[in-house]
Amino acid sequence: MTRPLKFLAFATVVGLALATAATAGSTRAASPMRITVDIFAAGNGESTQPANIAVRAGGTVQVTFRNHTHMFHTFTIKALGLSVLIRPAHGNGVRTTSVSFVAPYGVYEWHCVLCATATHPHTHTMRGKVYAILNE
Ligand SMILES: [Cu+2]
Repeated sequence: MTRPLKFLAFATVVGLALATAATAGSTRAASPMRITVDIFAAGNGESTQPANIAVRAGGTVQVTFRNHTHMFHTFTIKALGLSVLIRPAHGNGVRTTSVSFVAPYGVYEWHCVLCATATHPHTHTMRGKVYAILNE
């Protein structure tokens, strides 16, 4: 291969790599990270599975709650000013509630502000941690 042809081939490969990287970057920013959390009745309280989640730091995260209980709950992260009402299921069904948020790098406590209040007779409060530690 002559020298100009070698350079052209090299430039083409670099150009393709840059175009691929740019596409991957824009795709990542456009699509939120999706996580599903189930809420079940468990004894005299509720069980959240999973209670602790690891999410993308600085990117949009969508958490979908599948509430299998007949109680209202909230997903509240005081440090982020975030509080979302999770509606109760009907009959033997399940009701889903989705929330999207962006958490800067860090570890955040979440809890339900309704559990363990007069609204709920239960003594156990739904709570967990959000680890905003992932790069992708
Ligand atoms: Cu609750």
